[in-house]
Amino acid sequence: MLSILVLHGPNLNLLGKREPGVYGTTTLEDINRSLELEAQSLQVKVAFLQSNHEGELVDAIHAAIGQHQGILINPGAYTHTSVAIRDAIAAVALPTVEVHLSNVYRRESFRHHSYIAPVAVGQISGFGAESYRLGLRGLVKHLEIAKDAVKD
Ligand code: CA2
Repeated sequence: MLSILVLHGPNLNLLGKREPGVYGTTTLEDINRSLELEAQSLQVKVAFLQSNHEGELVDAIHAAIGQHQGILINPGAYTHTSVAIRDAIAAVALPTVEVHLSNVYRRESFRHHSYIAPVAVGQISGFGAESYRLGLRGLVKHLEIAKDAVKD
């Protein structure tokens, strides 16, 4: 069975607890629960990690080799700063989908650039918690198509 590593970057542990006007009232636990349900219906496994530390996210990406077939990541603010996370994703060469709760292109210009997007299969931004579910579906579809292409 395909296994997907779900990574949540810095401050996302505060979801639903702080700034509900910007990020809504849904908690990270709610998001993980909804991904768990979506994963069941897609017949894949999901594993979750939230970290406020760049190096810990890099370590988790490295450790995904041989354990997971794809990565779903909301890199949080590291989206706009982290060459290290981008290099880790490129190095492990696991298909990765980048997701954002907010539409980063409607926000400050410093959020318009992503270091992760060029090494991702795709990016979903602006649908709140639904961005994660859409991202998981897109990633699993991508992996299934890639698997079928190997068989042909
Ligand atoms: O829209 C997204 O998902 C972001 O990745 C969220 C990041 C932000 O830096 C990115 O530009 C876009 C920030 C996550 C902060 O989460 C909080 C949640 C509740 C209260 C405060 C922060």
